[in-house]
Amino acid sequence: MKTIELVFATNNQNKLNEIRSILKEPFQIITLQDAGIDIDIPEPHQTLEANASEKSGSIHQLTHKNCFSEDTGLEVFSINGEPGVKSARYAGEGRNFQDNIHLLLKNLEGKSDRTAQFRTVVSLIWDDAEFFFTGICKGTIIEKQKGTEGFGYDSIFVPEGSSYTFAEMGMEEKNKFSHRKKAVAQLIEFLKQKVS
Ligand code: ITT
Repeated sequence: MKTIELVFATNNQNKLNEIRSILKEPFQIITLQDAGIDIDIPEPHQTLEANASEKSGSIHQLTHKNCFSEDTGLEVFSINGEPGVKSARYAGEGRNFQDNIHLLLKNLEGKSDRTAQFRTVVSLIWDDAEFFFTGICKGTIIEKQKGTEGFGYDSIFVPEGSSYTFAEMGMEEKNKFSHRKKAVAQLIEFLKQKVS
């Protein structure tokens, strides 16, 4: 099958590493750096869908190439789905991850329901049309951080079906459960049909 080139509209190196471990041949990922783009893409909206769309749309305008982005949120049910769309900046604009985790653990003190989900929404722009794919991973927020792998909220999230946090898993193991993997698996199926 011929190579399928896609620009991945992200400034998050951890996401890029995970996506590279999922999207293998015949896909070829072009990073913003490869494309010579150095902008902080705005995420001004109230939904993951709208933010994902903003990211892929703004990069498509600049590159005119097929491209995709994703927006991910950690949704904790007992606190009305927070941090949700605010996941990157939960504790403020500084995007400091320890602060985000501490605030979340504080907000969950005394709550008996600690169930949560990661939700990833991918926006793909293919031949100038937009398509969405969603991946969900359900799990639980534990009380103390465990593990040093991964990024973001990985050290406090135990996915259903495991007794380890994402931060105690290698990337391949995380991919067996992950929201991102599930969303991107749908994108892969979709594109394989388009190009076959
Ligand atoms: P973009 O450039 O792709 O927008 P971002 O870091 O701003 O990168 P998001 O708004 O989608 O990305 O992500 C919200 C935050 O949620 C992100 O900064 C992570 O720290 C956290 N997050 C996303 N995916 C995660 C995962 O798989 N495990 C743990 N935390 C995750």
